[in-house]
Amino acid sequence: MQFMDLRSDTVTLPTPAMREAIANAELGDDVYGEDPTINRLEAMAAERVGKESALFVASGTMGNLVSVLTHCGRGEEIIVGGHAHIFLYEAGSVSAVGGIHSRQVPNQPDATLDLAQIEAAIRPENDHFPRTKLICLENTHNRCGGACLTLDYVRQVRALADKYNLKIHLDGARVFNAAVALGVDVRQLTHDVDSLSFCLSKGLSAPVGSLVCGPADFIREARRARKLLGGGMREGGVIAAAGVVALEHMVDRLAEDHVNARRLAEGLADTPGITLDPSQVQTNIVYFDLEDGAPDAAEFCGRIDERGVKMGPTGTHRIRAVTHYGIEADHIEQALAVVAQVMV
Ligand code: TLP
Repeated sequence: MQFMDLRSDTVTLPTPAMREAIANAELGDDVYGEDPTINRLEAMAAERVGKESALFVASGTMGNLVSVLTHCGRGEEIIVGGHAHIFLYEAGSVSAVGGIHSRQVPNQPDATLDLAQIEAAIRPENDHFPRTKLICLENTHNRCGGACLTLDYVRQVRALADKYNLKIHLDGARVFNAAVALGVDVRQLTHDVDSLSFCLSKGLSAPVGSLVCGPADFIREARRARKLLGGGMREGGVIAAAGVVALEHMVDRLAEDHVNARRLAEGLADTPGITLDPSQVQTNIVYFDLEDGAPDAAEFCGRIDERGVKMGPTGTHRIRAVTHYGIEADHIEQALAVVAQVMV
């Protein structure tokens, strides 16, 4: 039995090729714009997602905050999903740091925000109201089970944003998972947004880092916001080197994580006491519910942990499992056997 950690794809360790690239990285001071490895990573990232420019930041949280701070000023408002990572999991940073107001629109189970509800949330000009500036989307959507927003949907949000002169930011922490799952070039998913952030340290397995991508003038301002947050990383090429390897070699293999997640979901759905619809699993994230009479989520996670399998409770009866680099098909069968033991 091998120990396996399915709590998140953030637990991925760097590959041997990443460790080698880290050891040999060419370095310079990035606050002077002189780290060749960061410059290379930023150029690769921008090209990869079809934007003019990119900025290396410490984390997905910093990428989203830098982006929102660059789009909005104090007292302005973002429209964001009620299940969005920006709203739920980033320590309220857009308001705590930026003085930016957030307006939640419910996420539909497929991760979309209903267009009519977005439109109804846009503020008319009036001294009483904050000014709406930005619509935030998330693809894939973490709390909506790794669901992918489609090209067509993002295009419709673009049309709405243009009608009201608003910008769109995409939390694309896992946007490469979406591109692989939908079988499209990632540029098609990013074409209609003004800015996006994506993470190197999740399914792409790099140890640290995210990229903010967008137009050149936006990224120039975003550099300032990154500095304000203390995110100028000097010889950060030591970590960016792993990001270069991630973009070159770790994108296509995400398909394996999706196959493993689907198999895990099917096995869990066949386990008495567990509720889950495997057809909803599109990428590498699996949520499931424990039925009445089964252990609660904390107890379930404790019991499987004692047997070498980690998953994360996300509610009293709800659990998340995430597949990633280092988790193979046979791990999934072992995890299912452990789940079956604790559910008897
Ligand atoms: N999500 C983490 C936790 O914070 C929940 C995880 O384990 O999935 N956007 C999305 C959609 C994310 O899922 C995450 C991380 C982030 C942004 C933030 O990235 P980091 O952790 O690098 O700040």
